[in-house]
Amino acid sequence: MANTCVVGLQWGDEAKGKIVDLLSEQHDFAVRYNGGANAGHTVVWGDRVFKLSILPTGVLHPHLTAVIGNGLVVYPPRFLEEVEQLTRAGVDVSNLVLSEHAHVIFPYHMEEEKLNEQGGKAENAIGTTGRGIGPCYQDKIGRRYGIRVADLLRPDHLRDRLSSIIPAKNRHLQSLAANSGEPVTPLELEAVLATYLEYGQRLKPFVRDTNRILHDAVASGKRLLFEAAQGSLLDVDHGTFPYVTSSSSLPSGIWAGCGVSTRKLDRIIGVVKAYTTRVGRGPFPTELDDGLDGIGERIRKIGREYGTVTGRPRRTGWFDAVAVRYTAELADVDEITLMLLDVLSGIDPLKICVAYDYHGERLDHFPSDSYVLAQCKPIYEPIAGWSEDLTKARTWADLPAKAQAYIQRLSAILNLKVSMVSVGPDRAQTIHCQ
Ligand code: 2SA
Ligand code: MG
Repeated sequence: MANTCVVGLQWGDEAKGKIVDLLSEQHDFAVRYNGGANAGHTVVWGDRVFKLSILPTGVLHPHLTAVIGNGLVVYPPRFLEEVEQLTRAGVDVSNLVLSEHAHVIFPYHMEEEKLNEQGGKAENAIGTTGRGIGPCYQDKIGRRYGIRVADLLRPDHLRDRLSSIIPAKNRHLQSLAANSGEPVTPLELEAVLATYLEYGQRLKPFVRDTNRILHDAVASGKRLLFEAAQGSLLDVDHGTFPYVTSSSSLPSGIWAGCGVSTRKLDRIIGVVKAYTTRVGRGPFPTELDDGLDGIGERIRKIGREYGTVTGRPRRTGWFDAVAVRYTAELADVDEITLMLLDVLSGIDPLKICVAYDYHGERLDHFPSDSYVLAQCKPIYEPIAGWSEDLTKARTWADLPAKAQAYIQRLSAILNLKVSMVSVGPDRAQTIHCQ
């Protein structure tokens, strides 16, 4: 199999990083096409743990060219920090390239998000990661204020652009601040300009025409691995709008987000957890909001369900097959990998959501409209749980019969093959299914 996409089919944090890491041997390029430093990808190699936000997970493998595509929004200090962290850890980053057309996050983006969200307390808060993602994409789509990486390498041009942008942003922030009653310090053109010109110089060694690089790679038969960030239910078009991120996290984002045609994909792997989590606001029908002694809290503790970027506790719940059927179809996946199965040990019975009850009407299809979804009640199919610890299982035969039955049932409901099962964060804790 040549070109592969690894995509999350829930609300993010499906442990895509582990699958990408496992597949790295079979590829030559690792490509990110959406999002920014709102992503949190964790890779565990024995006692070494790497947490990446903006860089592709594949950057850990020197044989891969790691690409940050034009579809990303990049906060330069965060990019440089991650590069430095890896360099300190002895990871060679000379294989990393950054698209000249990726958009740049400025302090006013983060300030705007802060004022809008008020720590997630604003009435219309989305529960964002606070990384300036939404406001930066807004400027890209609006076209008036967006600044791309290449602009940081052109001092006169950048001065020109910022001369009109900074006063406009200051006025905008003042008006938001007046509404929220919070003070804001106006940004100064010269200071922002100097800082970002310096970032430009530090980014320069990585900046490339990544479209060209990827087209040449495809033409010469190189194998590309696309790493989606966030999950399909957070996709700006097909997710649970407005409780979504501002990019296309589905594989459909690849074409726009790095210039490679999705016709070039050979394999699309949908990654799911054995249960569901969500961080941030928005409807979540199978949520287990059952208190500190409840199953929801147990899953959170055992699964270490806290945001990689923000440390926020993730909301937890049963596996929602209605939602995954929807995203699996949109993502056009060939197979799924089932992650964090070990976390469910000791919970009996387990439940799988197979349909929704919407005011007495049975829905078998996922209503991505948040207003409708918020009024859906899950219809569950109970299934026997198991008590054995799974973390030492390495083959299908090592799994207890009830764990095998759970996997088989999910596979049947979704009508998809489960190609891998993960029973722990380490590479070795992976079962390849026939
Ligand atoms: P944003 O910041 O504008 O993208 O937030 C919009 C919504 O998207 C959600 N979102 C995420 N959900 C799960 N995981 C994400 N990455 C981090 C992680 C999150 C963290 O890996 O744990 O550390 O909190 C991620 N990024 C964005 C977000 O919660 C909003 O619902
Ligand atoms: Mg994550």
